[in-house]
Amino acid sequence: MFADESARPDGLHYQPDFISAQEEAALIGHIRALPLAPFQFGIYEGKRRVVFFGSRYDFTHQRLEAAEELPAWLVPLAGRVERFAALPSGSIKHALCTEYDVGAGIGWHRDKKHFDQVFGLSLASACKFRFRRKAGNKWERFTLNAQPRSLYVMTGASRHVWEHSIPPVETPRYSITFRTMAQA
Ligand SMILES: O=C(O)CCC(=O)C(=O)O
Repeated sequence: MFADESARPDGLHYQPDFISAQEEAALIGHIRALPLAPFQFGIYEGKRRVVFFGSRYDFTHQRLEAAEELPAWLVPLAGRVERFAALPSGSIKHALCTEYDVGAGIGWHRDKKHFDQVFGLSLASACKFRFRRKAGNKWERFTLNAQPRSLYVMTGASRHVWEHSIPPVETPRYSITFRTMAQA
């Protein structure tokens, strides 16, 4: 699944078929029933539509704010991710559900310092999950083809040093991003 294994960012892991097709269909149904709203960053709005659980980063005030608790349908999945990553039960207190309609993507960024490990479940369609980091005056790049039902894990350099982005998708995609919290 990795284009060039030798270029893979440290700390990036990939698990195909983390969930079944039946589970995927149920999760998409749950996400579509959420009050999805365009992603807000300050005065700007992203094309992707999101709902946060547990906490949300407020770009206007540059701080983390409380959000609704994880819904009952997401809790067992968070537990499964915790067991997969050998994390203590209850480590995941934050989740983000995202809908990418055709033409929506996400620009280059690193996740906020308030979070630690990042877990991304891809639903409905594949995406090119791109990574880049500065190497002198060039960019070192890597692309993970994240298939539907797969889970990627970003820890270490892949999460703290490399930036990631998703180019506009050609087929609707959904994702669930779980994050652990950084130590205060
Ligand atoms: O949809 C995804 O898998 C990536 C989401 C992401 O990078 C983010 O919300 O910061």
